[in-house]
Amino acid sequence: MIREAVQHRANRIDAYAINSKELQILLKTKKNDVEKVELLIGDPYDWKGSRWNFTTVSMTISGRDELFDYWIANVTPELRRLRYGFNLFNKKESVFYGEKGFRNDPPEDIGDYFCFPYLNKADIFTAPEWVKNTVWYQIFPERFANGDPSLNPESTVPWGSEEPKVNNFFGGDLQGVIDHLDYLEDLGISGIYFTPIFKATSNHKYDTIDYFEIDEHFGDKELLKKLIAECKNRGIRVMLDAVFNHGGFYFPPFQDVLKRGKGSKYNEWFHLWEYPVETRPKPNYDTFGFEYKMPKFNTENPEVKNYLLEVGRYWAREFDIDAWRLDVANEVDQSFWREFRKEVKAINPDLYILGEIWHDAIPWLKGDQFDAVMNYPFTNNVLLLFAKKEITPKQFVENMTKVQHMYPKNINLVTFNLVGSHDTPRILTECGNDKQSLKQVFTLLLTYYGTPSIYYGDEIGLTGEQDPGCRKCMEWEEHNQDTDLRDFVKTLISLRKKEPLLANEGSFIFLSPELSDKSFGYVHSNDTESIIVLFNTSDKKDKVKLLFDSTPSSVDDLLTDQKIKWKNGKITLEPHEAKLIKLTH
Ligand code: ARE
Repeated sequence: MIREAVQHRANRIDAYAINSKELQILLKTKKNDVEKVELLIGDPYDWKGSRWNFTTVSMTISGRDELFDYWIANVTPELRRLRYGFNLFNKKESVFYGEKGFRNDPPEDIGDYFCFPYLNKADIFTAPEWVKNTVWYQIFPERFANGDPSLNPESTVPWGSEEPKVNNFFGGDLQGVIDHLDYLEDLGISGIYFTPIFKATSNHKYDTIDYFEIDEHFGDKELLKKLIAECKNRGIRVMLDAVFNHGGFYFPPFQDVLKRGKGSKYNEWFHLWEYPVETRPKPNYDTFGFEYKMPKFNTENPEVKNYLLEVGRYWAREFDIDAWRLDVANEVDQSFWREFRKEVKAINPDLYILGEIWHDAIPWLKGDQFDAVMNYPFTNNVLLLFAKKEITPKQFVENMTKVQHMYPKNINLVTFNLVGSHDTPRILTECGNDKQSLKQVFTLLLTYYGTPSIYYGDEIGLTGEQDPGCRKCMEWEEHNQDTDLRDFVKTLISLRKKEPLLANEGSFIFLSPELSDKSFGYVHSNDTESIIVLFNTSDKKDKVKLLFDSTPSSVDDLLTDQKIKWKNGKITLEPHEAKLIKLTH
């Protein structure tokens, strides 16, 4: 047994509460090295003489990636406290593994066992339930629709008349969104994520000038109230974009620093290195990236913290928004985010806090900061398989299994899955304009655990390279839209709404990575039903065999809405076909 590969820490990631009674315990071992794992559990105080009283629970494999097997078990300790350890078995040996390492047999000393001291409700990671049933639509307001030309910036060019550039304007605004809510409602989305809408000079508005004003070219507060009310009438949630890592160059306190230097009362609002404060040849202060026009906030400064916390409270309190997306969230200090969560959740306990973090975000997901992060690891693996075709279906399953086990299950159920955003090339462009691959990508996005997000225009086949190319004007002429693709996406959204198993109900597991060299799949299941989602990513027909203990009482192809015959688990997949098969047990 490869003991070096046996990994577990009682650190709220490998052992965590999934509700007020139940703990999930996770153990990693080298792939195919361990055949059986028993979890030894008992109450930390339940002694008979010198012997600690424990029972055993079998652990099951929740997935395997390139290197590891992931073992899980759910336990409900009667008094919500637990000491536990692992008995590992393979053909050659059995060994106990606990907090002090390996032993030949389960030790007498309770100090050798891991400890989950007490399941306090306040420590349970809780994200808003409604997120699990939300399908998001991301809107870059300057490029969605021009509903009020009287608001156009001076340099506005006609809609879609030229390629998007770093600094051109087409006049998109909030009225344009209101005018197209029927389109969004018909598509079936139930949440809109707006990139920034506050007063700023750029077309992307990440260079904020005034956090308490709507940009004049987008509309005003009354119009936002109307938009939010119209969305609520349609059951559509609204998420705004909070840019708290940095301000814009023309943010008045920064202009004051440039003007007054040492005499400014705002010097502690930023990370200034020396005086005079200069932008050329390079800024002598901290910025976002190398952008001298985006001075980084000193969020440890009480004045800055109070100012930005009020921004967070204000739009939640006065406009009843449903969610905040937090820009460059990983570069703001975590003490600020802990206070942010307390403040905004005090106003709306159901407000969804979504951090923009592209890497492993577990430090922000322990329940005291964010509810979720944008799941770019999901995006990257989708691109590697369906667009770049650099990995096999087996490697895809292994990579996605690794991502799945980076976070506890209750975090996964609200993770923000996306296949494109305003910061990435368009998914159709990444897929080489191959609509079949794109349809498989949308099938994955809309049948996977978590909360899916569609970037505006991807559903009608917009293309575009890296920013600014991915920010083309939305195409409203139906003859220029791929309506077949749009209707396919609409069907998938409708299925996700109709089938709770597709929207985070029940259990999720990948079919074995060994299923096929052309196809992969996963299964959502509960006691009475299973939905199997299969993808043949090759140019050739593929036959796979699904292993199910019993013959289902009925089998439905959810995409064709036809009943199909269960041929002892044998399924044929056409080239580049995705199948959704519902088994009723
Ligand atoms: C654009 C161009 C730049 C150019 C600049 C000139 O992209 O190449 O130098 O214009 O003005 C906003 C605008 C961008 C603009 C940028 C800077 O939307 O159009 O740049 O401001 O002016 C990393 C960060 C992540 C960040 C991305 C952009 O981790 O937080 O970089 N995303 C947010 C927003 C952006 C926004 C900003 C931040 C700034 O979503 O839209 O940009 O407020 C890897 C790394 C990631 C990295 C990612 C993308 O995957 O892991 O960390 O994200 O690549 O580069």
